[in-house]
Amino acid sequence: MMKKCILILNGPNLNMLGSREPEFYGDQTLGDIEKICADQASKLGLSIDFRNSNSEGELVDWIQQSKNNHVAIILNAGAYTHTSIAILDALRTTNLPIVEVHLSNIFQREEYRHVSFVSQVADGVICGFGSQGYKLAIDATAKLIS
Ligand code: CA2
Repeated sequence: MMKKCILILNGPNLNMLGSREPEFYGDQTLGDIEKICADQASKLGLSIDFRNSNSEGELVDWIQQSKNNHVAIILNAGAYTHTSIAILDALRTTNLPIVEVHLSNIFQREEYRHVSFVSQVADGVICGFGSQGYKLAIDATAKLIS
């Protein structure tokens, strides 16, 4: 039987992880985080489809397509979290569970990062735990789909 697959989406600039700003985002690369997610999902009998895009439209396309192929969405929309009504609208089109993740604690940072459009439709939000937050998000997602 095919394992249930979680779509894990990463927004703009997250491809730069590990190269700059370790005080906010840690020193792991996005590839390292993908491995953390794959290992944790596998422990729970799940699989992952891990993607990254700097393009808002591509993220919207992937969210629209998710309801046919995935059982849940884990989303770190990067800076689009704070600006994108397009991503919010796309998330509203899916009935899948949604877990929002941020590496940094966005509430300890600039005021413009305190607002999240994604949170309006997320089942829950994990922020401030660095790459560990993705592992926590997989655990939370497994609970949501069980
Ligand atoms: O804390 C998070 O995960 C964020 O979603 C990261 C976004 C930021 O705009 C959000 O407010 C919070 C930024 C990701 C940028 O990542 C970089 C990593 C290394 C070097 C430069 C940027």
